[in-house]
Amino acid sequence: MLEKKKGVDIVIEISGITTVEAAKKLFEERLDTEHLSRIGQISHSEVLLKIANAIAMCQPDTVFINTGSESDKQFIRELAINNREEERLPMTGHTIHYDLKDEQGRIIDRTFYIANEGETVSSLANKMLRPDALRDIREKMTGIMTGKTMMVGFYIRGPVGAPVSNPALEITSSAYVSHSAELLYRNAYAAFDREVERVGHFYANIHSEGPNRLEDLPNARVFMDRSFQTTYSMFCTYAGNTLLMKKGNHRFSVDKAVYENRGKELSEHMFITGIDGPGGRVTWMTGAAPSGCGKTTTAMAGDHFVGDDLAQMWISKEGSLRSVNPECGIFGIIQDVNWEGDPRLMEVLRKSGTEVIWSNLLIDENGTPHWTGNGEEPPLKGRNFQGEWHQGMKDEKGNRVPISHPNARCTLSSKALANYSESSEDPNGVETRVITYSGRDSDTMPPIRVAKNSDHGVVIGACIVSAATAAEVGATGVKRAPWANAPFIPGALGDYMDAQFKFFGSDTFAADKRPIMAGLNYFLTHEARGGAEKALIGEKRDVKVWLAWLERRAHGEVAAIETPIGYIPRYEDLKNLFKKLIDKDYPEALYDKQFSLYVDNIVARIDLQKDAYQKEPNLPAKLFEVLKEQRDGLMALKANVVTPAQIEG
Ligand code: SPV
Ligand code: MN
Repeated sequence: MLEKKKGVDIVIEISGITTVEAAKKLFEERLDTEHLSRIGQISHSEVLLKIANAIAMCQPDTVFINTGSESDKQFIRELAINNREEERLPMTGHTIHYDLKDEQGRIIDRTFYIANEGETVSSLANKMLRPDALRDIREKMTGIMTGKTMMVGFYIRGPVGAPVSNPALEITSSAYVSHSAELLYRNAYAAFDREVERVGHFYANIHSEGPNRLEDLPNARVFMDRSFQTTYSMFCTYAGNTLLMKKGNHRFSVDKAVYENRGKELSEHMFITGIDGPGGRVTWMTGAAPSGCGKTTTAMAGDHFVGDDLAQMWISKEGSLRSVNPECGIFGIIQDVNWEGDPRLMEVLRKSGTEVIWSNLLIDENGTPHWTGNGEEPPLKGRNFQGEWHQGMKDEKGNRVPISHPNARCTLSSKALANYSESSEDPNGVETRVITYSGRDSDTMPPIRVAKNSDHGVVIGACIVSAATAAEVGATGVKRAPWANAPFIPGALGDYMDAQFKFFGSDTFAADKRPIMAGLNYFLTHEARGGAEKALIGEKRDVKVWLAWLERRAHGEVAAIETPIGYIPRYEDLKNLFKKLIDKDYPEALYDKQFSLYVDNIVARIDLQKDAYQKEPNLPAKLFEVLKEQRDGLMALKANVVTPAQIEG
């Protein structure tokens, strides 16, 4: 169990401001007239206390209360340039930001949940007991903003008025973090008090980059206080470690779904996108995939873009599944984004006028950004995530330095996208009919399979895998990535899994509104299907066809072949969709390659999952029942490779 408001609220313990009067007194001492009047618009006492204590702890020279107005946004943009956190590029609205070269991804080793005595924390994560975290934060954050401006932003994660939206404060001395927050989240300064009253809580995030030096990185920390829904981040700049409204607060929302609203709400690492179906209908889908497995590409392949990273879901009174995006922008991986696979994104990135913060890629002498896999001619030299770069350059270990960091990103508002959907702002969310789960699976699962029922669907999510990194090669070369959400599940995995079964199995769904749940896999290789090459069998543009088939299936308009691991498409239906949607010939031999069941591989995969999950305490028995049912069904096929035609009989 998770107990909220248990123990001391660390920032309050450090600064000792416990009354609204004392908070107001501090504001009068520290804020100029303009900003004093701005904070005067906020009346919620806990919000005021959090801000006052953060000021007292961090001791900034100046406090900037960000109302989200155009002139405030401009102030933040300019501060980022003046602080040298960003540099302007020739393309209007574009800037480049570099994180310190050893901090261009999430620093998992220095990330901790603050826990109370006896609290269970995910077996994948680090925890620190409250008194130790208090000591560490006091030591590292006291006075950390001396000489700096503290920006205080008031946001809402989700549309104002949505039942699952969560108000959040972002308090930072980094203008880059604040600038990113303005692009990625809805500024809700005017509605903040009301929204905090409505939902009964708010998240808070306190960050400072400090002196922003390589030598401070060992001291960098990311803390998440689950009891007080407050994050602390210091001596780092990468947005995944500092803009904790993103994954820090996502974790609090996972807690909320699992421990407060079990069976009624979910907080997922999923895109949200709408597909145009026959007769002018739009069918909404959400899908999970681990970082770097095509989540943004899939979201962009939809006709109506809502989000590419996070989804908050609930079941409406009418019995439909609703989804909203807590964000309103993209912090997308840029590697392999190119004209062929991501034309809509390229359109925005290569055209002047859109506000874009690039990070950790190469800028050539003309000020043009370049990255690995962009399909364009690479420059001979420039400046990149490690400093000056030239073609053929090697690092200390003798490895070639790529143009861009594999986690280099672009930050932009969703509104800039040609397929941006106005439904993104609907407080009722979008009615979601399809849920997908995918990962980098080079040799086992077919491109699509639809779960027989919600329990099987939950198990598809539980069994996501992604290719192992060089350092993590296991027996089968894959890494398990439950729901692609495991890094963000603060509590026990068994509790989260139980919440999944309860939500998708809920009897509050109307019979005709229950979503279909599907496994998606874009990463099958020729090698795994009898060919010689490691190249992928599919192309990025095929995504449109897979999504369209799921769209038809959700409305019961295409039949399917029942297999032990779910329903797979029939050849004729796919052939027609390939022709109609992307004008591509789809030979039956290719279909057989993609959709034949490679029974030995699948059984090995099931066993891998079973063995790993057996080590996890208190898992719902349903997981093992579903895996056994699938395994028995596969064994009954009595062959290693079974074509769809053979299964149909
Ligand atoms: C991811 O890695 O899944 C991201 C970026 O979306 S981060 O903010 O680092 O989580
Ligand atoms: Mn993500």
